[in-house]
Amino acid sequence: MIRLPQNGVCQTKGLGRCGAPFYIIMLTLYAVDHSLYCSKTRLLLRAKGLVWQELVPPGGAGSAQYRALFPFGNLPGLLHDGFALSDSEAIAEYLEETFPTPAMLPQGLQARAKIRERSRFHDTRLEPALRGLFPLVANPDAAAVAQAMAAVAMRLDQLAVLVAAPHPFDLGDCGYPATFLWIELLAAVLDQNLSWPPAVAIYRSRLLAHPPVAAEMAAYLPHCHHWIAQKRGAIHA
Ligand SMILES: N[C@@H](CCC(=O)N[C@@H](CS)C(=O)NCC(=O)O)C(=O)O
Repeated sequence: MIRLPQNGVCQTKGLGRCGAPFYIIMLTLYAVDHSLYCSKTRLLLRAKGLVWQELVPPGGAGSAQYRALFPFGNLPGLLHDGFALSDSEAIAEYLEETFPTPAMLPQGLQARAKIRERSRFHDTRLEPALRGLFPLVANPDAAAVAQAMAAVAMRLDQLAVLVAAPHPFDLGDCGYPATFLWIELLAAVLDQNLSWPPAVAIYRSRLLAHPPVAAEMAAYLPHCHHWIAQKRGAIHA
């Protein structure tokens, strides 16, 4: 699958023999459709207006073939002109430095540090709490569901402090849209009444108003539904 630029910016562009524009695709994203961290990286590529091709890992994420490129076998994996990099945070920082426009980190040292703090809060606090809910979709044990939902709610309360003040879309935002979507979908599937802290609800609406976020969420939602239906036995893989 090849994604063309949203805003006309691409890495390399030229004119073919008939004057038609052509793009040289230098970025390959190894991803699977339902992966939350792949959505995070895809959102950054969209926000930067980059062109990329997207491939599923050859033989699956853990395969020897994929591990020859990405030794840990994890997703997403980025290939840029033969340079292979995994981990969504490492990829984000690399893309920011390689393609600095539009800038997704501000100038000030402390302002940048706060954005990284928000980004890592997603990867090391909120998402791991959400991760506790995924296995419960197929086996919804009531006590385990309540405990996992309480862990998510506790992290959302903490996040409210980090997102209380409005800010322009930045590097630290990219993980949140997909995670919020999963929290909403899994709370519904598991019959949980989750009350979102007001600051987080406002933050989420601000994110969704940003066109790259809206585009990524529209493309991502059907894959989430498909994953849930599979786990619930409604679809046989
Ligand atoms: N902290 C990592 C987490 C990535 C992650 O958990 N990826 C999952 C897919 S969403 C994965 O690769 N799972 C298979 C594995 O770890 O072997 C990142 O930011 O990239």
